Amino acid sequence: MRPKIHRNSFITAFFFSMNALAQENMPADKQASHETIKLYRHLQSLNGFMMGHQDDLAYGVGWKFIPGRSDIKEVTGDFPAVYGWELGRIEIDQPVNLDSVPFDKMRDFIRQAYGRGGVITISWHLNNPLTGKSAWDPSPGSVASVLPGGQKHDLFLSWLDRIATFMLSLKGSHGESIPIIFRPFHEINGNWFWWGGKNASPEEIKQLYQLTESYLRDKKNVHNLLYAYNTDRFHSPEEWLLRYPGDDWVDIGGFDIYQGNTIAQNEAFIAELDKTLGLLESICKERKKIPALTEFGYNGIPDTTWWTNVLAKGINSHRIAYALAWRNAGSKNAKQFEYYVPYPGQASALDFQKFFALNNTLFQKDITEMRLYQ
Ligand code: BMA
Repeated sequence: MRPKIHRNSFITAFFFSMNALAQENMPADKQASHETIKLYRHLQSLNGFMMGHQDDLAYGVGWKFIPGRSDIKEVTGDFPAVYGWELGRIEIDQPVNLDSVPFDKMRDFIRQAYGRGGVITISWHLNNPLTGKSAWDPSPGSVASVLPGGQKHDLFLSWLDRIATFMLSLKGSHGESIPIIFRPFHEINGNWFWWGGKNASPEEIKQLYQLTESYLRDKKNVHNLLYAYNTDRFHSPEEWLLRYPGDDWVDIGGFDIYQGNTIAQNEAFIAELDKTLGLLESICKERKKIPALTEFGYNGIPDTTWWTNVLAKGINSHRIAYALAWRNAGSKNAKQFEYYVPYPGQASALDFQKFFALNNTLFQKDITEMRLYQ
């Protein structure tokens, strides 16, 4: 009898602890949908990092809204693994975002990418609720105005209602909600957005983050979001954590970093990227968060070997889930242009093919095989 009792209790204890483990390894939203939990767990154990690109399917250098096109695909033969989108101006009920992408088209692009197993992340350059000006209006008192008791609190909640409506409208082919990595109030240590840096106290910014998340999750029943908290470049764990809303509110931790416009800065950029990723990795390890390079770029990529000789060198000794290159807006006028991944014939295109072929870079086909939502 005894061995049998032992075995039974061992089996019970085993399943109990497996269950406890599964319960523990949950995103900030304890009621997250099945697919969202699966994505969250896969992001913790990727072998390599996923390459991402903002607005990849909507436009590129010299084209706009042409079905099937993607600058990344035209250079490598494959789509990125992560697709970034932007909700700025949805809050004021506009049909088109601040970068001229209609929200209806965005929803279709998101469905397409999710349909082939891609990962979606969404940022939100929301207007300043106090002044009605853009996200870049740092008028004092803006954050306080949306907190409970503030004169713009109700207005802000109505903006969150529109975010909820959009997030809940994202459905896969079986009617399931599409998981989204939501990255509100990004570059939170910078002084350029109304929610960031010195424009509010760290306590106010934390409250803003928590208010947003609890409203979407608990009041609006949005359960398809993983939450990304990120700063701009930073220099110490204390700086990154100063406005951190707490472990219960965050799934992914990251920072944004751009190289200035001279190749002479390559070595300094590699060193800074490497060092900052090291800081991020140790913060995230301690707090059981998923590290990611939430935005990066070198505008115009004039260096023919930037991808393998600079970016990869900065990332290679680190474990991050993904790296998101910013948007290929193209030429605004003869002197002003904005693009962060190559198009065919661009100076760094051949090197990007080498970057694509590296063992640790993951693009769409690599992650389709991984079935991140199952
Ligand atoms: C910035 C630039 C802008 C854009 C904004 C929101 O970094 O790319 O052109 O409007 O992001 O996407």
